[in-house]
Amino acid sequence: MKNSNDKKLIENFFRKALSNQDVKDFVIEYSQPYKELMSYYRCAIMEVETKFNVLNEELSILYERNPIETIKTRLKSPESILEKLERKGFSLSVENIEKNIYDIAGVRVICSHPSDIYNLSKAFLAQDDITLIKEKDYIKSPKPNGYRSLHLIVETPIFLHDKKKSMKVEVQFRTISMDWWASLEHKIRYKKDIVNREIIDQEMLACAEISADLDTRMEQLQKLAMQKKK
Ligand code: 0O2
Repeated sequence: MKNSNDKKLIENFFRKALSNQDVKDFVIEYSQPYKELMSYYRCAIMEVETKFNVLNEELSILYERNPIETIKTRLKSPESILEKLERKGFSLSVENIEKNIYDIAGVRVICSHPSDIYNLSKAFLAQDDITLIKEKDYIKSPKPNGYRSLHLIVETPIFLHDKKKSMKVEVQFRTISMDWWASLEHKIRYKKDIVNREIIDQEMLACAEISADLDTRMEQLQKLAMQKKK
């Protein structure tokens, strides 16, 4: 943690540097490729989100209900990109970001039931412009803390005015209860130096198991409700 004197020195250094035109030009020139890359990721998010909206529309007729509750999207923050590059031992460059970080573009698909997750992911991966790069099934094999979700890293094309470009997108599939647990877990454990860690970890795991059990029971109720009258 820097003290206020250090912060003032750093601030003054940057202010002075940025008042120089050569430095300004340098910053503008080097930030342009980053801006372009982030814009391509935003386009990839739009492509993937549309694919799920289309699937939801079609399957809502077939299933007589919407398999998708909500779709959330996010572009990884610059701080988070920097932290991940450092953690993985890569220096800061636009090339390294594109080549080595797979979750800059994130699409989270919140489904009603676990089976919806597998049906949707299968239909999505069957599309001929989607290439699967990596799959982590934390539903079949939950993380030790109880986290459940199906993660896919895929490549999708984006169509620009003069070229087609392949972009990586991370798609996370969760049920409502998986998402509810993960959101609260993220908030509760946000502070790294929390007290009572052991009891919190135990309770968190217990809640994840109750939540998985509720998913199974709700899915059974859905099946019962769909049975046709004799
Ligand atoms: P944010 O804010 O969502 O970006 P890898 O990319 O394979 O080298 P990584 O990134 O650990 O390794 O991949 P993994 O395990 O697939 O997890 C990535 C994302 O899944 C996280 O993103 C979270 O969104 C979510 N996630 C994974 N484990 C947990 C967990 O235990 N609890 C919660 N709440 N979420 C989890 P980021 O980058 O951490 O954050």
